[in-house]
Amino acid sequence: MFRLLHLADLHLGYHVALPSPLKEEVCRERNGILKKAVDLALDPRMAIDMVVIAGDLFDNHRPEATFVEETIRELARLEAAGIRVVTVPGNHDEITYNDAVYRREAGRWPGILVNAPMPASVAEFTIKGYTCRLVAMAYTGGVTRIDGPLKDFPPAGEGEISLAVFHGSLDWDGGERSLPLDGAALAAAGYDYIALGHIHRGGERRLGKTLACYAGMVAGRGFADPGTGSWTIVTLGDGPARVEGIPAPTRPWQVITVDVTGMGGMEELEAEIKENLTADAITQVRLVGHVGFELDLEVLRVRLEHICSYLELADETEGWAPEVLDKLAAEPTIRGLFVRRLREKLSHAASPQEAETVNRALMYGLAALKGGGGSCLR
Ligand SMILES: [Mn+2]
Repeated sequence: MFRLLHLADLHLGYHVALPSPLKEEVCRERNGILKKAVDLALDPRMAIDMVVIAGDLFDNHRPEATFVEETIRELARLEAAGIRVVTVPGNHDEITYNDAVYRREAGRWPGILVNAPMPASVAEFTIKGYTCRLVAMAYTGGVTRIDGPLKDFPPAGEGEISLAVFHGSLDWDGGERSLPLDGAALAAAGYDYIALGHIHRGGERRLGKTLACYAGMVAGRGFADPGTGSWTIVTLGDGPARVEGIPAPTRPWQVITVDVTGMGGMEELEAEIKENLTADAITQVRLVGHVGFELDLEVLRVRLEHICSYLELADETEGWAPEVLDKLAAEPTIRGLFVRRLREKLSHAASPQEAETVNRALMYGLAALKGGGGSCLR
């Protein structure tokens, strides 16, 4: 058997949306992920024979010169150690442009740099006595012909291990700048393993006897794109392809959703959040549900932000709990009148959008009126 490290969507050079100096620190960490991958591949205990990069190695087609030099140096360490490297351009680091990194550096790029504009058998080589065939393509604007999902794939040969690498979307047309791949046609082609890139959350799929897998983005770049935090290692040649995930040293992007409905006050909320915070994580706390007490996000921030490396608090609550509104509506005050009027409006709302607007007005209005008269809001 032989083993490969499947990488995709590292997006080196991406600028994360965080305040300085954490931003610079996290960017440095993210850009160091390739070196960590190479160190892992060179670790004899991992027994890696090949490294495959399935697109979007860089965040754009013209990365800064220092990233390019570092990347070439890192990939050259693999080649020097006899580990085969395959690089497939993606849609972010697209090969189409004349000044694309993969055109400018093609002459000295370590290993196999794929530039075939349509699915093709691009290389044949031997690893540990196995004959391997590599099928891949690099989406090239104006040259790659796409009218619907790609269906024309060269078939796997007899007595060889066939590995396909694509940066695309399997059975899903993601619109412009997405390369749709036909799952049934890939199943019919009969490859042993398909190394995919483009879908950052990762995931595996069986296509007949073929195992197709998105490695996913290892080091995340935002709360909506938090990264997998794991390396994808594939074993081939010893029965059907097998994939294993092993933990990668990355800083987690963590989203914690806390339902405040039924909570008695700030202390209870603080304790609940505290229990879920992770020391080195970049954290977003989403507060949802109906509030029965006055939320003070500033107080929460001051009390909790030292626990993790970054804390963002998002108030996504739907307004006051009905029992609070009942109490307010009974007040013989302007505020009581305001609540009664808006509740009346709410009961006649013609659409969910209108109800949402009235609900917002109720929240903002109550915030503006707070402090007027004795009530549970004080
Ligand atoms: Mn990507």
